[in-house]
Amino acid sequence: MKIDLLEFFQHESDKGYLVPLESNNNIPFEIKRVYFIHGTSDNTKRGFHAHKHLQQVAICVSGSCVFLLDDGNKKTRVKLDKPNKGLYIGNNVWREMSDFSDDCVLLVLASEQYAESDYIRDYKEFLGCKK
Ligand code: T46
Repeated sequence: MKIDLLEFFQHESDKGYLVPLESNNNIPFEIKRVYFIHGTSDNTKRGFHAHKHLQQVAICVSGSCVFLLDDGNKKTRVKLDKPNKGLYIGNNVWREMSDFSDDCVLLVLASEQYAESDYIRDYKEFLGCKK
């Protein structure tokens, strides 16, 4: 499955922590878009799609949430609960997000600008693409 757990170096001092994120360095692509999700309740479920080409890194910069990842053959669950922990998701991976804590702020770095045409929102179509 095209996923990876990334642990970012953080600069620690008596002032707190600073986590740098750089294109083609600790983020394995050029960052063309950044968005974040917040204000989710714990029974919110989001995602339910895959991307044809997009690569992303998701980071819970506050709180926690769970990703269910599915490549059509295998499924795995990843809990994001630290601001220096990132989840790389390559293309053609179905994702569902759940178990958002009240304070969850999910930051996502993306390799492309937004294009609805890159989404596969139908699970049967997603499985069909795998054949
Ligand atoms: C993903 C997961 C982790 C935009 O206009 N621009 C954007 O950059 C994005 C990401 C979304 N939108 C619009 C499209 C929808 O009208 O915002 C609305 C909500 O998007 P969506 O329902 O796709 O949100 P999620 O949380 O289900 O999925 C998002 C990303 O779309 C997706 O790429 O991998 O977060």
